[in-house]
Amino acid sequence: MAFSRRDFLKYAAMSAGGTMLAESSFFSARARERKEGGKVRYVPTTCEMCFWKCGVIAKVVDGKVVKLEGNPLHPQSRGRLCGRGQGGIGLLYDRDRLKVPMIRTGPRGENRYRQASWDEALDFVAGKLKEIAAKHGPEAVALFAHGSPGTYFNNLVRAMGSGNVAYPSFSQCLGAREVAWELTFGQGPNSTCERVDLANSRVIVLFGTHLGENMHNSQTQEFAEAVGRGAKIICVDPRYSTAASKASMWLPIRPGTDLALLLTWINIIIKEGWYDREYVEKYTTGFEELKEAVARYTPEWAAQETDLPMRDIIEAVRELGRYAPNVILHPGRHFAWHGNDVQRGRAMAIINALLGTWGRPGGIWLPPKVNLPAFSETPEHPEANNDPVVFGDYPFAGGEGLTQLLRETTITGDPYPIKAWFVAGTNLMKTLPKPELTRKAIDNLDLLVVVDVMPTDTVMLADVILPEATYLERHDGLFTITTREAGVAIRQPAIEPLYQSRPAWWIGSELCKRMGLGQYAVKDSWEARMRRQAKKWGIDYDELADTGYISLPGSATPYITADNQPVFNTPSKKIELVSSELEEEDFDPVPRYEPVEQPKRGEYRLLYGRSPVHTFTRTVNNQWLWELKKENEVWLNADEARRLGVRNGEIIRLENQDRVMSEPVRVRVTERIRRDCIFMIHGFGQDSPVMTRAYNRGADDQNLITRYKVDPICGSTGMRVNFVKIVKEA
Ligand SMILES: Nc1nc2c(c(=O)[nH]1)N[C@H]1C(S)=C(S)[C@@H](COP(=O)(O)OP(=O)(O)OC[C@H]3O[C@@H](n4cnc5c(=O)[nH]c(N)nc54)[C@H](O)[C@@H]3O)O[C@H]1N2
Ligand SMILES: Nc1nc2c(c(=O)[nH]1)N[C@H]1C(S)=C(S)[C@@H](COP(=O)(O)OP(=O)(O)OC[C@H]3O[C@@H](n4cnc5c(=O)[nH]c(N)nc54)[C@H](O)[C@@H]3O)O[C@H]1N2
Ligand code: SF4
Ligand SMILES: [Mo]
Repeated sequence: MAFSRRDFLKYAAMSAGGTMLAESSFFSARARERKEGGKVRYVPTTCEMCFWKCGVIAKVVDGKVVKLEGNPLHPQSRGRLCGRGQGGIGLLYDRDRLKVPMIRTGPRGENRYRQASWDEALDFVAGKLKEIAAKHGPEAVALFAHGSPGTYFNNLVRAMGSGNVAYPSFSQCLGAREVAWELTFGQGPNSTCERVDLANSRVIVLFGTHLGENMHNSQTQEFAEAVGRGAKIICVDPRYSTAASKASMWLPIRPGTDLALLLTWINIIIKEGWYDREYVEKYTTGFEELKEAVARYTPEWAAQETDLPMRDIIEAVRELGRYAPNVILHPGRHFAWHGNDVQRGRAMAIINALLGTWGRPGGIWLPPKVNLPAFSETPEHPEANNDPVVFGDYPFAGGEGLTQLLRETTITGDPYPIKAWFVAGTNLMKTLPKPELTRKAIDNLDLLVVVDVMPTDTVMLADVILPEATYLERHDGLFTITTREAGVAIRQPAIEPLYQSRPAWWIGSELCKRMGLGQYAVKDSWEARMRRQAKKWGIDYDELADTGYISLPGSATPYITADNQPVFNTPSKKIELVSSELEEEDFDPVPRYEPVEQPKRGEYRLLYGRSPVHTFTRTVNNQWLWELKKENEVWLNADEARRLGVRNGEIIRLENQDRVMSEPVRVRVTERIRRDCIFMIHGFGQDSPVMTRAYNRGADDQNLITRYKVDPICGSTGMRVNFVKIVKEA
């Protein structure tokens, strides 16, 4: 998709256009219903079209959801929704939705299923789980999850005595970033919503992070505002992204060499004195050692390594220095790039530290103070029966677990067999690198249960398919929201579940009961539980149900002041420019540059990213969003296209280093990408024929990601290490 300035404005407008609910920032569903004569219902709830958790207001007429709008009270939406958020109706009424529980009748992958009642399906699953746990131990039951449905199956699997739970949001997404910032600042930059004060930044530096295509609502709004008021944008990306088109400086870096640029910037910041002396003195440790370690990274060297003009390398960092501390080097989000990702994250964190951005306007705001008492109605989970395999030998693998290790153990049976998978809210066949291994692991299972809303590729391999109600049909939460302030949000149904779909809390709870784990089941209903939780938190549930969001007064403490000092939870209680924890584990305590493999002539590095109107594979069949973008294309540099004799719009295939071929896909010839890489949007190329709109549209990048490089520090899987050739269709 082409991104001119007009397009960007169109997308920015799309997130704003006609969706402003009220001029004022007040909202009450009841008041609005009364005002409109009582024929229309308004239900404030929480979006799940991606993980930004925006506040949504569903307009319901005659029992049908007719419109979704952004909640003006909710800081994540600020009265607006992105295109995907508005498109939630397309999911609710998708003709291809999962409607009834199903049990597989034919060989795996042949799409033959029969309908089952909930009782039958749940009894079947519980019976199988008991059998597997009795034979192999409870740790043979594992969970892969993403988003809110995982909560309820995490409870079930842990109650059984298994610790084998993994989320792709760590090893395929932001794990390396979180670890890098924890090592440096003792805390990540937040996972639901990065604590970046874009609204007040004078210079914003983006490494990859393609804001505007990466469409996280409030963050994109703030970015658009920053562009509007003339903040300087420096965009480091081998591709002229939407963000790059707004930038005062585009640095088309050679992919994989970001650390060379970052270390050189650290050197320049120190040598030319751009760092915040007082801040560094007061809050950091290791400055002298850092200074010495980066002295060898010169601009001349970096220019060679990164393929960027030396002048630009120097000018960009001086720009940062000039406006520091009211600047931000954005921490990024999808971080699993080349397998050396924690160290790239460390260098980014160090630059923020030197410039003193943590706790400063326009930098990283300090987390709000949340004082909500813990709430639980079930006993603590037992110790895992056997050590979980999801942390491997990676000293900094996060608590979310490493998906690829669960898969590996399922294939090898080492150190013990894994025989049942629950999959909830993740499309593993498209989400994990090296999909042939995912398939191989699945073929080793005695039971695959998938809880989903659409018949995706992974769903169509399941033994039992359990149809979840969409986010517009269920209770979930309460959610604690931490932006500049803290608040509480709610998910509640706009309408009753359609067909025989059921909320995940109910499915998980029914399985607990059938497994003899009734003490872990929900006592009555999730809504009743939410009411009890609100009471314990001192929040008026009815008010929350009416407004969708209640802020916690006095929680916001965004900037450092004399009596608001930052807390760094590192071993030294300071910002660690030199990481003592890495040193202890024999990793480089200061990031050190090591080149990554580059493509040979005639090969291109495979890069991937987001479309502003889709979320991975979860929206590609959505009528509303499908109409905006039906397939992806391969971005190919114009000079390369000429050299190869490939025309714009021509259908080609990609063949990777392991001779795996892509589906046929259209080429987009463009000046807006370097010659040594190609780019495509992730999420297309569905193999499931029952996703009738998305089936066979565009190409699947995952299919070509037949190798990945694991970060030795945290175990995340760098996926931008594959090279492809263009193959012309006969
Ligand atoms: N519309 C939409 N928005 C989303 C999502 C979605 O599915 N749809 N998903 C959300 C999620 S979960 C995540 S994690 C984020 C991900 O979004 P980001 O964190 O912004 O993702 P990146 O992987 O950094 O961004 C891809 C960009 O990196 C560039 N790039 C590739 N290789 C390199 C390199 O070696 N160096 C540099 N400097 N740049 C490189 C690509 O050209 C591309 O522009 O998006 C979130 N927002
Ligand atoms: N090649 C490649 N791989 C990637 C990425 C990439 O850019 N390229 N991005 C990585 C990143 S950053 C991330 S975060 C992950 C994302 O990985 P996933 O979260 O697995 O992404 P999706 O493909 O959107 O799959 C979501 C699944 O949840 C289902 N779903 C949607 N809503 C609900 C619901 O309410 N209940 C239930 N039970 N199911 C629901 C959808 O139908 C779909 O099957 O992928 C990672 N993997
Ligand atoms: S950013 Fe868009 S899709 Fe994501 S939660 Fe917000 S409105 Fe929904
Ligand atoms: Mo992600």
